[in-house]
Amino acid sequence: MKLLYSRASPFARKVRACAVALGIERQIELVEVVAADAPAVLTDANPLGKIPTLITNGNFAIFDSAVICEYLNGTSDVIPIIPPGGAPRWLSLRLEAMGDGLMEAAVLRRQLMLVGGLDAQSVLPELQRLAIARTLDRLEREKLGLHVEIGALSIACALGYLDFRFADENWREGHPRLAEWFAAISKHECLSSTAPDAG
Ligand SMILES: N[C@@H](CCC(=O)N[C@@H](CS)C(=O)NCC(=O)O)C(=O)O
Repeated sequence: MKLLYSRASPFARKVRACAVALGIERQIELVEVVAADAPAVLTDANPLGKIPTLITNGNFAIFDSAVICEYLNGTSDVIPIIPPGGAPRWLSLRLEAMGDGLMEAAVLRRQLMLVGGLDAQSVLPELQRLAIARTLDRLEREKLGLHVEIGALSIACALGYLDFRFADENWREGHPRLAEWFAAISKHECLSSTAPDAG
């Protein structure tokens, strides 16, 4: 399998962390691409031109990150990272959606702030900032576990992205429980080995 990715993408990190947690990272060749350049290898596989995109051994392209994680989960024999059913499944998938939403808001906010001529205080980046703030407040009250499952991985990758791109805003302030949880979950190898600044 090939994973089209970038080291900075939190969505791609979520997929890489899942692969490590599932013990299948060696079956995946990492192919670094710059999505903004829209290389043919990416757009031929995924017309949306987004990373991560997985190309299976049967040359079938899979996206987006949630679908890739579901696919990888089904290819491994170890303990699943997506609960198969019942309340644990919906709790896990809801957390994943919160983590993915945090990433989407943070990635969009950064893009808007980088675009020349767009006032960083204008409505759209401010809406993303507020969505991030509300979600952090909600996660502070959420009961988060320390075992590796898709919800925890998504939240951890989103918080790692905030550290990576918005370090000066210190999301930990006002969120001590979440900060403590993040420090503990980040010790899992699947997260430590995939951090944006990991060697
Ligand atoms: N919903 C997608 C989001 C992926 C995404 O937005 N990736 C960004 C990089 S972090 C990207 O490829 N941006 C390039 C673009 O939008 O053209 C997923 O979960 O995979």
